[in-house]
Amino acid sequence: MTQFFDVPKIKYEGPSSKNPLAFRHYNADELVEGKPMKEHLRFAVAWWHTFCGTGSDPFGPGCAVRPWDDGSNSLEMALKKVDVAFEFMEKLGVPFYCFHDRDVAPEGKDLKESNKNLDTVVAKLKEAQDRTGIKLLWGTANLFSNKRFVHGASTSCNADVFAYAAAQVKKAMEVTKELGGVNYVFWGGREGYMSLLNTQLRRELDNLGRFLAMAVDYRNKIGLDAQFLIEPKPKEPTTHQYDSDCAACMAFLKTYGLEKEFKFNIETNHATLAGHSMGHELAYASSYGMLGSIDANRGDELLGWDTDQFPTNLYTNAQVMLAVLGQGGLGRGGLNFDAKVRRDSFEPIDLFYAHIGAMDAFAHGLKIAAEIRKDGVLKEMTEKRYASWESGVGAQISEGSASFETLEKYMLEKGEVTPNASGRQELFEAVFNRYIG
Ligand code: XLS
Ligand code: NI
Ligand code: NI
Repeated sequence: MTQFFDVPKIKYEGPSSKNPLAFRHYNADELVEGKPMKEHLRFAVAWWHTFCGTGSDPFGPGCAVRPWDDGSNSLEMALKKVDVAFEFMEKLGVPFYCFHDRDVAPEGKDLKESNKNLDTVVAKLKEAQDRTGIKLLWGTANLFSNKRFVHGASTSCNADVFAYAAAQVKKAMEVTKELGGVNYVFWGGREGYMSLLNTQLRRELDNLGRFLAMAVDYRNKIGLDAQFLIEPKPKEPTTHQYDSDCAACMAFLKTYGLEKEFKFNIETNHATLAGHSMGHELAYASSYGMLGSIDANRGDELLGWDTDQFPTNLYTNAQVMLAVLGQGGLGRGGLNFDAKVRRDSFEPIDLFYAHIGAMDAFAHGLKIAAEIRKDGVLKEMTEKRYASWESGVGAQISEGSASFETLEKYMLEKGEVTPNASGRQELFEAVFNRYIG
C-alpha cells in the first residue's frame, strides 16, 4: 500500500495512555448498552475538509503541507487522493466517509465532462471501498461553489440554474447508489437571499419544494436505498438561508408534503449559528422522529461564523450522545466530522491528532451518556416534574377528554392550582456534572 502517512494503525490503549496516536476511549468493539461503540458512533471523515482543505482564509492562501498534493484540480490528483483518503481512514479505523461530487472529482468543461470525471473517480472509490470495507455514509452535490450558483441553485432567479442543479443532483444520486451510500444530504448551499429587495421569497421557496419533490421521485424511480437528509443552517453564505433550523425545516417539509421523505442532518456549528444549542436542535428533531444524522463539529464562542472545529467539547458530546441513545441510536445515520484542522495546524499528522481527539471525545461522551442513563437519576427527576400529567386533569388533557368547559369547572371547584415546585436547574446541572470526567 502506498504510504502517505508515516503513522501506524491507531489502536486503543485505554484512558491512561499518553500516546497521542492512540485512542484512550474509542474502543471500536467495546460494548456500551449491549452494542459495540463503532455501531453507536458510526464515524465518518468529511472528504472536503480532510482531503481538499488547504487552510486558506479571507486573509491569506492555504498553507497546509500535503506532500502528495500538486495543488492542481486535475483528475490525476483526484484519483491519487482516493489512495491518500483510504490509507488515512484505514489507519484511523473509521468505517465511513462523506463527499460532495465536486470534492472527489473536478468539474469538466461542461456537465458531460464533469459527469465523466465523476464516473472515473467513483470507479476507483468503489474498488477502494470493496478492498477496505469502508462505506459511504452520505453523498451530496456541491451546488454552491461554481459561479453559476451565485444566486442559489433551486432558488435561483435563473431557471436554467434550477435545471443544471437538477441534472447535477440526479447524477450525484446515481453515484451514491453506485457506491451503496446509506444517506443522501441536501444542504442548501446558497438557497436563501442576500436582500429582500431583489427577492421573490415565495417563488424561491416553492421552487425549493419542487426541487426536493423531484429528488424524491427520482430516488423512487432508481431505487436508491438512501435516507434523505436536510441539513439546516441559518446563514452563511447567504444572509438568510431558507433551511434555517430544524423547526423551520419541519414547517417547510410539512408545507410541501415532504415530511415523510426526509430527516435532518444536524450540525453543531449550524445550531449555534441559529442561536440554539446543539442539544435543542437534537431534542427538537428527535422528539418528532426527525433526527437522522449528525455533522459533528463545533463553533467558537467568540466567532460568529461556521468555524467547523473538531468536536472536542466533552460536555456537548455527552449531551449529543444522550439524545442519540435516547432515540435508540442513529439508525442509518452517523457522526460525520464536518470539521477542519486550523490553518496553523498545517502538517499531515494534525489530521490524525484532530480525528483521534474527536473520536475519543465522542466515545467518552457515549460512556458518560450511558452512565447517566444507567443511573436514571436525571430521568427520574424530570419525570417527577411532570408527574401531574400522569393522572387526574393532566391525563384528561393529554388524552383529549378535556375541554375549556370541563377545565373551567375543575378550576372553579379547586379555586387555585397545586403549588408549583422548584425547577432545580442548578441541581440538574450538578447531577449531570457527576458523570463528566
Ligand atoms: C456547510 C455545510 C456543508 C454540508 C454538506 O456549512 O456544513 O459542509 O455539510 O454540504
Ligand atoms: Ni455540514
Ligand atoms: Ni457547516
